[in-house]
Amino acid sequence: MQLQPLVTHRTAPLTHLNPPTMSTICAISTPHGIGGIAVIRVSGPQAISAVDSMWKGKSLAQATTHTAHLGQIIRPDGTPLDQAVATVYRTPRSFTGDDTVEISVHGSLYIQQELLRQLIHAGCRMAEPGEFTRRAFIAGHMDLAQADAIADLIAARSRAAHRLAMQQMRGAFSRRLAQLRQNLLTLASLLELELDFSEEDVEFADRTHLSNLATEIKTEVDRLNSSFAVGNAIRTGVPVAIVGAPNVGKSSLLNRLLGDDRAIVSDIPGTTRDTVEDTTDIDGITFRFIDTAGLRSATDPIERLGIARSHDALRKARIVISLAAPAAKCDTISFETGLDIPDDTTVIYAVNKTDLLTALRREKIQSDDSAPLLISTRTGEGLDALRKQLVDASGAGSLGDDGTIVVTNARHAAALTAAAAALERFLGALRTGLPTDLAAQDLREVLHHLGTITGAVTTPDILSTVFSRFCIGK
Ligand SMILES: Nc1nc2c(ncn2[C@@H]2O[C@H](COP(=O)(O)OP(=O)(O)OP(=O)(O)O)[C@@H](O)[C@H]2O)c(=O)[nH]1
Ligand SMILES: [Mg+2]
Repeated sequence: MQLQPLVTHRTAPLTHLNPPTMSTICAISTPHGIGGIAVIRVSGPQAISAVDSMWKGKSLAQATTHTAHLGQIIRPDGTPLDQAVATVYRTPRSFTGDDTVEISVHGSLYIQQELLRQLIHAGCRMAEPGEFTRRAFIAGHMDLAQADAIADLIAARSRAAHRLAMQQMRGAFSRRLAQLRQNLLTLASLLELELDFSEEDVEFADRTHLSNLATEIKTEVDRLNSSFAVGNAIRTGVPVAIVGAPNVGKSSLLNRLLGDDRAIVSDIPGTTRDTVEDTTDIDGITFRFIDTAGLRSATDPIERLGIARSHDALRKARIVISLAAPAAKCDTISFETGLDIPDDTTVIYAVNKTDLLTALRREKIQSDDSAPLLISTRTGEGLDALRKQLVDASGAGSLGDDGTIVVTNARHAAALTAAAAALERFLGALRTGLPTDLAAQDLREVLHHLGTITGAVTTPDILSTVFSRFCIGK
């Protein structure tokens, strides 16, 4: 018995995924609204002739690739619509792989709409979200992981998110996956040999060797998968919950960190009822701070609901700031204990209202080995040190600098989880001596799941998941 062909890395364009007669698409690629200039992108076999039909200036049909031309867009009645610059990219040396013209016009909504109308009249159709990038993928200009990275790059709001998206767009993740697939194919070929001679009941492949190879691959798949927690936090903002007893200054701290009076502050304990959250960047990393209701045994049903939400926020946070403050009449300071904090969450202990501390008490706290951070939202003491601890705890400061691959995309993480489960089954099959063809089936599944990340395995569903994230015009 032969192994089913194990999915091979794609080298040829996936032209069968495009409609048989490929249309020419157009869209506004700049944000909706009025701007200095707007860019309208036209791509497909008729792109150049469609723009040429309304172009006054040097004929674009004669233009060489990667050249920009100044001219006028002429309306059907012969009057000029706008002065414009048309940049011509010829197939196959364009983003989509097809002839493409990018028209820069003045950013009036009227001009943009009129130009689109004229292009549609000339035979183009409106592009769907992500259709330009989809065509680039189909032309073999990038794989799916790189297409995902383009969407991430467009959405990047911080230096860290930008760095991870750039790393992925340049193909670092794709190369690592290609390596993993290569190792898997080595494994598969060993099994394949055995399946060829299955009638003779011989074992060519040493089980320990197979198991070691598979374990190595699984370790790497698991490492990539576990990096998603940080990768996702960087993309959406590292969640930081501020918790503590009522009145210790949690909302004051939130406001200080955000530089905005976001939450209500008062000296009445139990002021914050619901969680309040917002994001801000510190050192190029986006943090999502969550102010919570003060923890105490409350009788008020609404306050109790708020406190339940505080516990939820705790569980979802990557970093917890456990805040305490000196009691009003004595110097005792106590942190909340018995909180249900997940193991991989970093807890930063901080004492607020240090402006109220006696010198003696301050000295005593600082002499402690596990001395908490001393801060005052009133005087600003310790807030820079707190920001530094937050950056360190985020794990994002130098992430990716040493070439470590960080997974940022939920689709990739799901595929890695499925691949890890199939690898686990494969290892189990080796251990229990299941027939080679069953073990080979698990291996095929691993290759399938890893293949969906880069698009070596593609289905219309996968494509629509990836490209529906894009805006029209990209
Ligand atoms: N002296 C001093 N007072 C502070 C400081 N930070 C906050 N406060 C005061 O402490 C009181 C409580 O502050 P909040 O920020 O509302 O406290 P909270 O922890 O959010 O309280 P709850 O929402 O009730 O749980 C307010 O009167 C603040 O002005 C500080 O650093 N020094
Ligand atoms: Mg509060």
